[in-house]
Parts: sequence; C-alpha cells; structure tokens
Amino acid sequence: MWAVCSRVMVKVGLAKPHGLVNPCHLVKPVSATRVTGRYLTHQSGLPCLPVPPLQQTCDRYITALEPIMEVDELKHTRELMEEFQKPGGVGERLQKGLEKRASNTKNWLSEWWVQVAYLDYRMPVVIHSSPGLVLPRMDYSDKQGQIRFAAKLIAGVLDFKTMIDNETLPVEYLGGKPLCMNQYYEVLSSCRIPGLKRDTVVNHAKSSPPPKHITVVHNFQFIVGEDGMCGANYEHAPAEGPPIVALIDHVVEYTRKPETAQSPKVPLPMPQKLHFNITPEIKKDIEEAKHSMNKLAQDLDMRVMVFSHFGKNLPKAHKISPDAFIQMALQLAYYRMYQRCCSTYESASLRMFRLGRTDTIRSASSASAAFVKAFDDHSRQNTEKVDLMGKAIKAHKSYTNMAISGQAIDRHLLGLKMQAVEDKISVPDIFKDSAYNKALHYHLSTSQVPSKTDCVMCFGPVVPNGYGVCYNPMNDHINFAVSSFNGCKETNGALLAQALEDALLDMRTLLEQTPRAKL
Ligand code: COA
Ligand code: HC5
Repeated sequence: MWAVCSRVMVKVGLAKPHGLVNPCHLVKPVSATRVTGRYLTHQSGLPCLPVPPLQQTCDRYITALEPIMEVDELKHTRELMEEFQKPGGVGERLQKGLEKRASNTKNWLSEWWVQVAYLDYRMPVVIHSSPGLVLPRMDYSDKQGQIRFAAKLIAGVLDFKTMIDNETLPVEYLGGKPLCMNQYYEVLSSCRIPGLKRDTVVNHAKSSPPPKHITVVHNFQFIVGEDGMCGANYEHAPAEGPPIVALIDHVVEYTRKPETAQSPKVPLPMPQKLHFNITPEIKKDIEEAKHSMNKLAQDLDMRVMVFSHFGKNLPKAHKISPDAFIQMALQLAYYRMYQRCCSTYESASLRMFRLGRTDTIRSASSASAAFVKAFDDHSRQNTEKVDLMGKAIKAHKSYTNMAISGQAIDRHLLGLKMQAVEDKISVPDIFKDSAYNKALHYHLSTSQVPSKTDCVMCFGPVVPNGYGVCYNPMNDHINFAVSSFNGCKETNGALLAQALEDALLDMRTLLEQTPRAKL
C-alpha cells in the first residue's frame, strides 16, 4: 500500500487558468525569530540577469554547433548568422528590444521561461517534465512505521515552511556569491492549473474551450511506502532541483531526530475521513488518466546506477572539476555507443541573478569531440590522450563559468526569438534553420543535482530518441539515473549506463597511468 500525502491546499478561487498562482500563506509564521523584510532586502541586492552582447552569442552559437554538425551544413548557418547580425539588421533591433525589456523588468527572461519551458509545453508533465526523487530506504517495514514516518515527514515539511515564512532560511552561495532564494517562496505556495481538461496538443494562445473541471496539480507529492521505500515528485514550473533537494535534506534530517513524546495540551478532535463526490463522469476521467499514465510508465526505462568505484573525491584529488569529469565521461560513453557526438544539455544555475532559473551548458564541444575520438585510437599515445582530456575538461569548466555568469547562448537566443514574437515581426531565419532544431534536439539531457541525503534523482528524456541523465556526486560514489523510452530502438539505457561506468573507470586509469601537465 502506498500512502500519498499530497501538499498543502491552495485557494483555487483566485487561480488563473493555465498558470501558476501564489495563494495566501497557509501555515502562519509562529516564530519569534521572524526577520521581516529579510527576503526582500536580499533579493533586491542581487544583480539583474544581463543580456549578453549579440555578436558574442552569434559567434559562440557557431562554435557550439561545430561538434554536432557537418562542415557544409554549418556554412549555411554561418551565412544566416551573418545576415542576422549585420548593422541595422533584425538582430540589432531585437537586441535593443531585449535590452529595453531588461531595464524595465526584474528579470527579462523569467516570465518567458516559465511560460515556454513549462506552461506552454503540451506533453504530459509526468515523465516529460516532473522530476522524481528516491530516498534511501527508511528503517521501518510495517504499516505502523509507515504512518509514523509519514507524520514525521509532514512535520518536517511544515518546519521547513515555517523557516520560509519566517524568512530565516539561510541564504545559499555559489562560488562565494549569494543566490536568489525566490524558488523557495514559490515551491510550497503555488500550484499549477492546467487550462484544459485533457492535455491535448493545442495552441493555447489561439483558442481553447473552457475547462470542464479545474484540475489543480499540486507541486509536491511525497510517497511513503509500507516497506520503507519513500520518495517524492514535483511539478517543475516553480523551482529547480536544488531548492527541492534542500527541502528534502531538511525533512530527512528532521525525521531522524529522536522523537520527543508530547501529548497535545488540548485533546485533538478525531480525524475525519474525507469523502469525495466522484460522479460517473469523473470516474471515467480517472480511469482514462490511469490508463494513459500506465502507458507512459510502461514506455519509460529508468536505470539507476550507483557508481561505487569512486566519487567526487577522485577528480578533486587530481585537481579536476568533478562535474566536468562526469560530463566528459558521458561524452565518451555516448561516442562509444554511437560513433558520433550529440547535442548535450546540462543545467546551469542562473540563481546568482534575481529570479534566475537556468541556462544550458553545451557539453559537446570541439575539445570534447577531439578527446572522445582519440580515446580508443590505438595509434595515439596516452600522453596525447590525457592532454586532450585536460583540454576538454577545461573547455567544459569555462562554458560552465560563462553560463552561470549569464553569458551562455541558449536563453539569449530564446529571448531574441521571443522578442520577435512580442514585436509581432516574423521569426528570423536563424530559428527556422535545421541547425537550430538540431542544436535543440538534446539526445543527452543531463543535470547535476547534489544532495546531503544519499538519494537518487531522476527525470525523463526530452526527445523520443534521447536519454535523461541525472547524477548526484557524493564523496565516494555517484548516483546516476539514466532514462530512455522502451519504444525507441535507437536508445538503450542499460547500455549507456554500462558505457558510462566503463568511461569513468577508463578515464581514471588514464589519469593514474599518465603523467600530465597541470590542468
Ligand atoms: N580541483 C579541485 N577541486 C575542484 C576543482 C578542481 N579543479 N574544480 C571543482 N572542484 C571542487 C569544488 O570546489 C566543489 O567542492 P565541494 O564538493 O567542496 O563543494 C566540487 O569540486 C564540485 O565542483 P564541480 O564538480 O566543478 O561542480 P560545481 O559544484 O561547480 O557545479 C554546476 C557545476 C554546473 C552543476 C553548477 O554550477 C550548477 O549550475 N548547478 C545547478 C544545476 C541545477 O540547477 N540542476 C538542477 C536543475 S533543475
Ligand atoms: C530532483 C531533480 C530535478 C532535476 C531537474 C532538472 O534538472 O531539470 C532541468 C531544468 C533546467 O532548466 O535545466 C531540465 N532537464 C531535466 C531537462 C535537464
């Protein structure tokens, strides 16, 4: 039996259809340590997301395409980019529009991003958008234990919510810089309301029939199993993984605290069973939803691999960024399976900026391509291979630094496209180019989500013939979840997980056997 304790309720009456709503606070702040205004003071001190220079993005876009495109395909794209950015051209006009938007908003991207990446996306959120999280097995194995744990878990979530409401949540830092904390204020205070009864593929901007029932999708669901298996899933629109994981870490720590037996000061009323009025029409909808959910689940292959040979300590001891090391292992694994490089997405945090979400680290670079092509080439010396590995890692690290400082290309390109839509001018040719589609067809969609608790985070692929790879690097091991679709003949999650394990081990061997220059 599964006990599902869904998240707190929301004020549905205020909700706009097909949007995110923030209802009034449901758990009243109670602490004497409340620091009113601390959140706003912190937020207003954060820098605004910059609009990168137009030419820089155009140049970097071509560079990013090199490892995934043929030379002759690139020629055409180069011409389109030149036309786009010529003085007085459409690129300059859109750039000016974006800069104006940036000076008039807290974040030029955030509203567009939530709309494009989440609310307008017409695939079911389950698998295609909502991430999952599996906790380490809890130490109970019966119904009584399940109920106790569920109660503690709810108390832990409310404890975290009190910190949010009291504005006492510790500010987080990345590379010594304070991060935007807004996502914490969204995650337990908003819900998503699909605009249509069925999530059919329609263009909402044009017309949509009025909803028959309003369905509220709670952001957060915890799953507490009778056998000690527990986890969570959440609707992705209001927050990235890291704030969710911070909440989970807090809750798990809370549930591990020794219980202080307290009897309530006033007798509590007996719990009341909630009765739902399920009409035959609703019952039919539930059956249909169950059927399509099962179909989706059956098509998903989710491989969890606990890589136990080493964790982030090993690359660190070699003065290498663990994230760059893992990403290069993924590049090697993919190349070994397909003999080509693919468009690869890695999430980069934009939380250094007010209301920042993510940008894309394009992990496939010319340097990574040179490295993976050389790795199994017996005519190459190990000294050359380790040198190429060093260059690939360095390229990845510098892309990461550029992305987290708001200078990557993907959100800027999206912004330019959205600006054209906003200005009601035709979308420039660079966005109709097959290279743009190819660049956005992420065969590898990846994300690092670290946690204190030894948990496994997962999400689905973003294209029918791709993989989703989420990883949690701990000190001495790395938890991976590799997803793919069973219905796709091109992909095989088990093989990619195996190739990844081999790549990580082979890269360690190369490092340990070959003296190399400092990276
Ligand atoms: N030598 C020794 N140690 C190094 C090193 C080097 N050359 N480079 C990095 N390290 C250390 C770091 O100091 C850090 O140490 P810590 O474990 O004590 O914190 C550790 O190795 C990890 O660093 P690294 O692997 O480089 O990754 P990162 O923590 O900088 O993360 C990103 C990189 C891209 C994942 C991160 O910047 C980011 O954007 N994260 C958010 C992603 C996200 O939002 N995901 C979810 C989306 S929903
Ligand atoms: C509990 C872990 C959640 C991780 C979710 C995640 O990484 O989402 C990415 C968000 C972003 O904007 O990069 C998207 N991705 C799943 C497609 C990588």
